[in-house]
Amino acid sequence: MYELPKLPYSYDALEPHIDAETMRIHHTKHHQGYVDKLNVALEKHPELFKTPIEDLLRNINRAPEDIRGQLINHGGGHLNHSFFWKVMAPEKKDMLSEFMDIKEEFTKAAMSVFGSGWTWVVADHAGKLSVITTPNQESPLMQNLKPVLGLDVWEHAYYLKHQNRRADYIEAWWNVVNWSEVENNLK
Ligand code: MN3
Repeated sequence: MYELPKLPYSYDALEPHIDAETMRIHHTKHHQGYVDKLNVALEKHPELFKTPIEDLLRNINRAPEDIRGQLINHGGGHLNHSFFWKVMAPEKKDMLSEFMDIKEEFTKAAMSVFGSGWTWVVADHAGKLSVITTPNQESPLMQNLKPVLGLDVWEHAYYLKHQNRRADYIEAWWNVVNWSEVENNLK
């Protein structure tokens, strides 16, 4: 069974950039919801609990059809959020030099997501970096791309503090990017 991972910091650790109430609801309600619904889906095919969710998403076309949509939504939701918590940190760190150019493109892409989704910096098999967006909870792994940095641009990630002002949320979020974790992801 999948479980909600602990946050690597307290709910108020990212204040004032990301507020404690948003973090608490995002983690204990939204992420927990994905975990619970992923478990419910997998109970229909319990043998799949043995396969890491990463592998199920990489080979999503081979997953049982009756739970494929749930694996994409709830498996992706669980994986994306687990990744998201780790690419943020309370301690301000210097941006990696290769991200100076990417920042503007990433911000534009995050602003362009229509409805709910994510913006990513991903690496392909050759290690080439690019910026992509995915709708809803789709994981870059479904395109055989490895996430290096990711931003949740669902309204639940910012509406309490910023209401409709997504640009303010994105700008605030750059202050809490965990560049040492991003560097690990690059390697
Ligand atoms: Mn979210």
